[in-house]
Amino acid sequence: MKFKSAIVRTPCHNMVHGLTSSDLGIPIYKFALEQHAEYINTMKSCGLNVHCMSADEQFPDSCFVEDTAIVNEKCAVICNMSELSRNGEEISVKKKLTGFYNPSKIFAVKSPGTLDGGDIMRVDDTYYIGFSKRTNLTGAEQLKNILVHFDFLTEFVDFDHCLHLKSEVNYLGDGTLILSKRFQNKPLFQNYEHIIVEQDEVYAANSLRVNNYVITPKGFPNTKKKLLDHGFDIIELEMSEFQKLDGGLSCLSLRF
Ligand code: CIR
Repeated sequence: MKFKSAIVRTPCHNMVHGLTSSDLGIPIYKFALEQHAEYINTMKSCGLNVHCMSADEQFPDSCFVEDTAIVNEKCAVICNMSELSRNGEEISVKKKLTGFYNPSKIFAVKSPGTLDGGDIMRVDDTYYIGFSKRTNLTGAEQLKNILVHFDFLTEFVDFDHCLHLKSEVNYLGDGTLILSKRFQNKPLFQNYEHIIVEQDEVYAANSLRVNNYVITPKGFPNTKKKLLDHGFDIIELEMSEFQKLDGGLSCLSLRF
């Protein structure tokens, strides 16, 4: 899958009040900005045009744009995020997307459906839709009904141990998934090659394929070695300040 563009959003000062389940401490804003700038540079060096939205202090978690929409070469679907502190982030993202999509190709998941983009993993023409605490069956069915119109297949994935599906499973292209041990035996994923991430490096399961590169978080040597052994060209990025808010590499952009 070749990406041409990415939408990102500058972290806001209020990110220090972002949602988290980690005990890694409060993000240091200055470092978050530096890491975000490096993320943008990396996306550019992978060949993407990067469109950066300005920081929005109203929404502490708004740099995690991936959760606000599902985007592909045919359509965009605006998410309905169940977390109150995040609900509303999608409004400005929708506005931004009208610069790229005909309004007739922009859809939305609506209440009582809830859905976060972090639960949606595309593998070629199939979308895996994860049921987390944030994504419910109604939201998943709404998304499925939209995507089938554009000839995409969908599969539902049950799990209950992590924030989002893509917190622990990601498609790296070439028939290969990178995933945690907890997902490795899921029958749905048996037809792919697996790169298994050990529990002490589980954050690195959120590694991201962008065109010719796999971007992976810095500080996870065993995962790095597995990616290199597999033959991927990798780029490592420091993500410490986003990890403090449970955010990974994929969360920081919408790619299409
Ligand atoms: C949240 O809990 O919503 C944010 N602190 C982190 C969102 C991470 N997004 C993602 O995994 N796609």
